[in-house]
Amino acid sequence: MREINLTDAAAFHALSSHYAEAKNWQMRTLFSGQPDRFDRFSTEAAGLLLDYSKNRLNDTTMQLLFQLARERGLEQKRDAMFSGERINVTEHRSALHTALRMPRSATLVVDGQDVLPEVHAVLDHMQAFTERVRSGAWLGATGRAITDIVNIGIGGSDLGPAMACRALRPFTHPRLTMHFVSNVDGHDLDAVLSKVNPATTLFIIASKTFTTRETMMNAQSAREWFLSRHVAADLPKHFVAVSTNVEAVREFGIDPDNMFPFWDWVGGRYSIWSAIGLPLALAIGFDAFSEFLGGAHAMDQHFRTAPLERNMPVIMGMIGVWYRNFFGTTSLSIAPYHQDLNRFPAYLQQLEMESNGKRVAADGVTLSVQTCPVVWGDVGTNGQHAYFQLLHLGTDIIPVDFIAALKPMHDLSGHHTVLLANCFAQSEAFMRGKNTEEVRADLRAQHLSDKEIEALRPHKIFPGNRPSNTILMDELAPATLGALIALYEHKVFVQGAIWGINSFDQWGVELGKVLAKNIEPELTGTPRPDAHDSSTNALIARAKAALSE
Ligand code: G6Q
Repeated sequence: MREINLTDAAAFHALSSHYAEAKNWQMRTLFSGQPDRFDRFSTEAAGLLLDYSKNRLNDTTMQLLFQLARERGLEQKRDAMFSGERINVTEHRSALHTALRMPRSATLVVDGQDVLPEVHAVLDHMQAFTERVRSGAWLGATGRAITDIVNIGIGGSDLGPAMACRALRPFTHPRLTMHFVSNVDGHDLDAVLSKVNPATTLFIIASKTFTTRETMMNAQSAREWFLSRHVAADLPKHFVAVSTNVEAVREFGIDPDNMFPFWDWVGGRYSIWSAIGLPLALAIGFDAFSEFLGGAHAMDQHFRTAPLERNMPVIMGMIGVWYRNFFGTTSLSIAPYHQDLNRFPAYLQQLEMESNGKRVAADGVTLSVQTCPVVWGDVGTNGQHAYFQLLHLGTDIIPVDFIAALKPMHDLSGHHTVLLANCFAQSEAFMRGKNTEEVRADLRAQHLSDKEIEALRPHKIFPGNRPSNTILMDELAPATLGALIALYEHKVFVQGAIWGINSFDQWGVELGKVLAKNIEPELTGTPRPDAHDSSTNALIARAKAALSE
């Protein structure tokens, strides 16, 4: 049965009327009128605290947003995902990344079969392998232990492990250096190969399909590089694969015993929890990897069982809907105040934009509302010295997610206090702004003339009333990172459910995989001017000339 349009939902109408009033609220006034605002609008789960009090909302807003979630069948849709229903309707698949972090004692029967034994068999294989590599028992061609691990993969087979290995850098085995090659641009692979020794390097070829052009080309080049220094019989000691495609892995020359499988019900951008997480397990060890899965599982349990009113992913998702569909915001900025989360904004870009960057509903009907905003960002404090100007004083309202850990993983004195002070000061400044009187008082204190004060005043007023969430954790450790990623996964799910989207396909990515294949032969062979426009033809001609010089 077709879902009713989002805009026809009773709660959507109620929210539209409510917005007419809410758009004029000032958060300063909301805070002064409600001393317990933080207590009312904050929640904790799985080691994370979400403070959502610095948003343009009150109790009625939240009640209406929860009502909308119920009207859109969020709870039923959530239960359908967890129970393995084929909610990815265009690919006829379940979306069961949550099964990957379920404990061994659990059962999850899908199509008459419990998927948990298979999941844990692969985890056991990963554990045995990671322990051999980390202990030094796994030896390379010349009998030496592995020192460098190169993951070759792209998109979902790169962003998760690259982000998580970076985030958990302080937990990395001291002998191991992690490298990630994703781009088909040879500069990427070249930069890594120039640093590593083939005798002590392990390549992980990570590709769900094992057909992705970029990954296959990088893998072949890495193989050739290795074979120019060692013999083919040494390959199995230096190449392992993570894939769903056993045949292609075997054909590449990788021993199927050194292949770590996963399943078609694991989407690329949701695959860090599967064998795609092998680089992370190698870096931090299997016990810590299990804690990472445990943190995500704790967030799953919270999402499944907590009432909507205290449910962190639901709250974050619905606040995002409030801004996107009523305030008309177009982007969301991610501001981790943690250097080791510097790849997190890029990771979320894929998670959010590939999942919900869609203009048709799951049933194929064109949507009448805006969907996923542009997600972008960089670590604080760096962003403050660059684009925060626009966030404070630009013409657009851009909600910000601040993310910080209360304790650092280093011993340098003073740094963490300054970091946290900046994080909290920014969210306060976005909320409060700086009004005319405050600007005047400031400038008077600097002994400026009235004329100078009036000339400078408009430039120095901060409108404020700019929304943000703050997510705090005790420290950035395997369990909290797992919970943080799962929080965003479920937030994306919530928004997809409200908009009526299938968040688990990615046809926009598939097109790119096909198109380049048409042009590639023209760059080395005969151009086909009839096949393209004048711009594309001219670009091909330029490149062809340069490549043949
Ligand atoms: C993720 C996407 C996409 C995919 C890559 C790599 O959800 O499907 O980013 O992960 O295109 O695909 P392979 O793992 O098949 O090489």
